[in-house]
Amino acid sequence: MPAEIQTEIQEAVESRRNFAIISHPDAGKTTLTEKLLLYGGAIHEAGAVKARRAQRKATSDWMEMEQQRGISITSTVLQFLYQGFQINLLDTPGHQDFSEDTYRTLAAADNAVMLIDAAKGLEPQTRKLFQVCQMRSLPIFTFVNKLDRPGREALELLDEIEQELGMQTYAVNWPIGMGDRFQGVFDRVHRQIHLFERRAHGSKAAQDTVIDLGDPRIEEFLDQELYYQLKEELEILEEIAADFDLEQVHAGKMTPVFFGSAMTNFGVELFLKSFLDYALKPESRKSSQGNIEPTYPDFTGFVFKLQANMDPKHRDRVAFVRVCTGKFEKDMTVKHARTGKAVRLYRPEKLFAQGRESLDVAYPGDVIGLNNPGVFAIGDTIYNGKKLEYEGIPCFSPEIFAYIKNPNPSKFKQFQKGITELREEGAIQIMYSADEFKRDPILAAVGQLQFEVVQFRLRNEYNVETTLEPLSFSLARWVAGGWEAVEKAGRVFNTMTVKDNWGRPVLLIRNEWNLGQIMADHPELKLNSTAPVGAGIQPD
Ligand SMILES: Nc1nc2c(ncn2[C@@H]2O[C@H](COP(=O)(O)OP(=O)(O)OP(=O)(O)O)[C@@H](O)[C@H]2O)c(=O)[nH]1
Ligand SMILES: [Mg+2]
Repeated sequence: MPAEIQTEIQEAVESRRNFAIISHPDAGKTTLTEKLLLYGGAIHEAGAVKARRAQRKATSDWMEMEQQRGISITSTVLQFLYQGFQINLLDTPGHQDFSEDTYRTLAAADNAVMLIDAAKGLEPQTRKLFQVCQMRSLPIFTFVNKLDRPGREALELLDEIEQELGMQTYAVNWPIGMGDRFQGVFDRVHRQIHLFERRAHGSKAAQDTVIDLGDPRIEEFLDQELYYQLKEELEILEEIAADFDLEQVHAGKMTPVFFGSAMTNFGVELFLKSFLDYALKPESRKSSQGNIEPTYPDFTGFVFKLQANMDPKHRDRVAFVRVCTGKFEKDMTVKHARTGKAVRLYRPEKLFAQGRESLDVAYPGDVIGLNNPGVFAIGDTIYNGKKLEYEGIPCFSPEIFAYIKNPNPSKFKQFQKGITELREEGAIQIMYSADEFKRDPILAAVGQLQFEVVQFRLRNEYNVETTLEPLSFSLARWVAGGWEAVEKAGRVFNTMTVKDNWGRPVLLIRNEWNLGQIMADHPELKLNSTAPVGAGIQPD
């Protein structure tokens, strides 16, 4: 490879940062995302998550149902430039019914930003997602949000993170008051106070007033009691808190903590700047050929998400690809690892929530959108040069099941198309009975909201009304050894045998008690609670 291209890739890697925002629902991920875009200059006026009519809506909640309900349903990719850095931001849904989507998105991230609502502290979904980040050894940055409202003591919140998540904390800034008395934050690195302006309006960038710690005007600006409290707390921090250690941060063992209020923009830019100082740049990844560095000369990447109908006018299907190595160029032809076929990547797009522009080149760390004419599946690797495959993305074990029916025969085609596309997208798992006479698709979901999304989208995007017929199963188990093993076992009572997305046998089982019975009656059956990956190498 020519030396210039090698240098070009190297430089691109140095200036790229990629992160996913995670948390329990409602901590403010989409709001923070919106404000980061505002500071990044990518938008000029921030929208609100739950906008009233005629008001601007949040950029990353573009789906109709998201806007109606004010929650995120699907993760969104946004790219923007800030101070010479090319940032790829991934906003994820917090609701546990959509955690599979969040999980897939984390596979494409190099860093995670964990949001905590100052009044609530750690919440169940945040804990779960934290564990996924740890499994992937992602560095975790903590943003304690909603300081404009009464919340818990900052020291107590740090203690909770340390005790419960087993991670050291390093407070990069420190809050001065909270709720009605919130006055700003102290930047411990630059030893400056950033003053909060209550009148600041959330849709425009906030004015940042900064004073040095030694400035005699402090008394004038800050409530005296809060000033003394700050001094006292800073002393405590110096005494008990660990020193900042970037290596520990990169290993996911120490989390830099920031305080702020996304809704009022406060602390957002401060956070963004420090994040860029400390975040991990694109790293090496596990593959069938061992660890592959981002500076590996050939282009490689993997599909982590599919989305149909992002542009309702064009009824398109987009594959989200994380570029891992080399240089991506428009119209290049690559190999598709699962099928061995050559695929031409025309019309690649730079992603910005629903909006997209065409793109000519991309580098490691970038997430790009490719037109997907049904070729790609989640977990697929595409590559140039020597064959390699990245780790696949396992799907979750579904817990609720229902037949979905289309009562209107004239809508047969739309129904089939909708089901196929939503299945490929992984919006839900679709299974079919092994009994050829039962043709209705079975929806298999982690949570009830996924059913609602599927029905809503079939109505909205494919113009089909559907009905559901719930099935009384609560467990899915993949049978090791495939159809042969199923046949050998003969009839298994109280179960239903179905085919998954990849045509593999799955047993639907009523409950844990039944599962115990089955295992006792059929010791030869090996049942797995997660499916082997359909594309990519099996992760450990
Ligand atoms: N007071 C206050 N409210 C906030 C702040 N940040 C966000 N909110 C509000 O909290 C609610 C939830 O915000 P979102 O940004 O949708 O939260 P989310 O984490 O994206 O939620 P999901 O995507 O559904 O998991 C909205 O009503 C926001 O206006 C803040 O700093 N202060
Ligand atoms: Mg959201």
